Amino acid sequence: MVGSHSSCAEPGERGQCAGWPAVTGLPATGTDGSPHCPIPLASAQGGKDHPISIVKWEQSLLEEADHAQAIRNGGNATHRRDGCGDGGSGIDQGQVLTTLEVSPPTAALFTVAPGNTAVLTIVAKDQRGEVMTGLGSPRFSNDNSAVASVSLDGTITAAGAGTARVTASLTADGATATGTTTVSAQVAPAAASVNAPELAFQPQSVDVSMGGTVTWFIGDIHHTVTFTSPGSPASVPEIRNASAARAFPNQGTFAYQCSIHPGMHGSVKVH
Ligand SMILES: [Cu+2]
Repeated sequence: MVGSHSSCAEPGERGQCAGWPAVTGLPATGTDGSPHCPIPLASAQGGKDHPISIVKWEQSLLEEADHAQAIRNGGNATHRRDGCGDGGSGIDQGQVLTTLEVSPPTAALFTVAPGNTAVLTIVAKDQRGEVMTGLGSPRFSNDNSAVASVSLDGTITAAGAGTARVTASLTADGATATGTTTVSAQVAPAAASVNAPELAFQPQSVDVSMGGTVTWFIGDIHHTVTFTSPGSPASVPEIRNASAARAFPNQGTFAYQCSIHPGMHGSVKVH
């Protein structure tokens, strides 16, 4: 299971925590008398680098809370804090869930792929600003389902033009923290322009709706618009002080470059 130390039983499972003494004060729920593993561990995969992985612990949350309570009621907090491995996650004594940081704080999306989704990262912090892990899964709510939906794992998908606020909420040991992100979703325009006054395409990336047109305006320096993605329209040959337009009938991301100037490149996203 993700987030579980190899020498440690699953949270809520009975089994030995290899290398660690049995924890006193835990409810003896097993007929075999073996102790609970007290610690849901954050592994390299489930640690601070990937705080959304706290979702993985959703099903063990209640049992985990029972463990924590048992430890506070007379267990060995040091054992619990150090854990039976290298993770050390869970709520230490005195830690109170205080803030929930949701990033990105704003998401500018298109109503159609590509670019119509964003994945939220949720970081829980205590009253001292220290990151807390292993707290279970945040709940997500959304005030405008016509604009966006949000999945259990925090993936936002835009559905229509407008603005929505997505709120993440997490409760641990009776303390609830929330955080929000503002989603703005737009319909891609039917036309876009790219300038090349010198040795760069500006903007480097443009967005058009499916069937839309992009026009390149080339200045005093010779350039090409040479597409490198499958399904692209015909490339624009070397031109100077001229413009060229291409229609994009297919959805997708189409990269291009100037065949004369290495490093001069851009892309068209067709939604
Ligand atoms: Cu060029």
